[in-house]
Amino acid sequence: MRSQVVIIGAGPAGLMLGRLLELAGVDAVILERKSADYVLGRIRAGVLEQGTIALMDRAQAGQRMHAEGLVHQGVELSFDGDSQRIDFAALIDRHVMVYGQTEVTADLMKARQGRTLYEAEDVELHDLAGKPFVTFRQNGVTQRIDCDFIAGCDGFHGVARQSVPASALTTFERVYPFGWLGVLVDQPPVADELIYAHHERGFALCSQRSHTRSRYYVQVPTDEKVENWSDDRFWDELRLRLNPATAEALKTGVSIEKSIAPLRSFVAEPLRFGKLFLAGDAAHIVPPTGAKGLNLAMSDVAVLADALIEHCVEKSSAGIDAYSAKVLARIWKAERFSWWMTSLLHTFPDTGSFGRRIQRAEFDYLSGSLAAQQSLAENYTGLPD
Ligand code: FAS
Ligand code: PHB
Repeated sequence: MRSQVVIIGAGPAGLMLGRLLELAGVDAVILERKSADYVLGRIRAGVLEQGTIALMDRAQAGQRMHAEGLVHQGVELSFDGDSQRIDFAALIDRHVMVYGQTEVTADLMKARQGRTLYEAEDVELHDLAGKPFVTFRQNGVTQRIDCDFIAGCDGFHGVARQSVPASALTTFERVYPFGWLGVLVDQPPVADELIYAHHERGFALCSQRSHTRSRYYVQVPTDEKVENWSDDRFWDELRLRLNPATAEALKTGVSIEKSIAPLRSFVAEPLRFGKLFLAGDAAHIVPPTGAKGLNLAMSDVAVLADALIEHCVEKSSAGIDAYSAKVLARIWKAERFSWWMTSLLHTFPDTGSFGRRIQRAEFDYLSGSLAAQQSLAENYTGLPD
């Protein structure tokens, strides 16, 4: 088998890259180790930046998103019971859209015309500096695909980044001393917009998927086990962390999904090794506090798609040569914002009394400064590429 590009991973990054390439006439095969149903079963991100909305339209996969997605003009930050709305529309005339990653993935799967090989096991990358090829096993048969380029869109635990010699990569990491326990419930959201809440007991987030389905999170210790959390325990803890009026308005129910995600910041540099390019969670991880993970993956592959199309169609290497430096500049700004939101809103074991006063002062400054609110708004709705 031969293809111009082999994409490892059929998550949102791999599917979006494959779609953009095929629309430009560039042949790309996607290798995914799980089944399509398994990929769709993951409950992850929920907020799309305007850049991601535009990319779904460019991929001709945005119809259901516009029909079912919820446009949000702002978010609320709550700090020990005090609240501050960040009005994106009034501050910078921008917005976000609430539309689950599961739906984005399903829409991209439906739009895809090219070959996506699911349950492709034991993927291996070969001759990255020369004439690259990929081997894998499907239905017990080992196969080989020769290609011009490989895109590693296989997430944090994927094979692509691990195929780069350690001496050729520099990694930067911060692991946070807590995780997020998330619950999905078929109840109307407690508020029209998202609520990010700081409380001395820990962070909480009130999010949503539609007018009838809500997503909630509470900060938990890293060693917490989801089986220790009954629905009642979760709802009681969430109420304790919200201001009284919001707690009172909360509509609870039986969870349809409950899981704990660890929080880390991670970046690998550079994001190109010979004919291999890394994009999405294969290249970086952000704590979900800034709603950047999915959106950063999408902005990576928008740049990578243009670079690969330029090379395959116009025979120019300018884009692929500039890829790593270009996306890393934006990645680090998203890392900074995600770290800042996480530092402001979570309780840390070593914060201490001085650190808690600094967090409070940060919130008070934000509440009193339009400039600070504009800064948060432009980062949250998505910095320019
Ligand atoms: P993905 O991890 O989504 O996709 C990688 C794909 O590659 C997977 O389908 C995997 O099966 C496949 N793969 C892996 N190894 C392979 C191999 N060796 N061979 C073939 N295929 C292989 N972001 C937010 O913005 N908000 C959130 O609330 C949020 N919550 C999250 C919760 C969890 C538990 C996790 C893990 C992430 C969360 N994220 C969140 C971040 C998440 O949305 C990612 O940013 C997004 O999935 C990135 O997409 P991809 O880069 O495509 O990686
Ligand atoms: C979600 O709805 O899953 C979500 C929303 C915003 C975040 C993180 C997660 O910052």
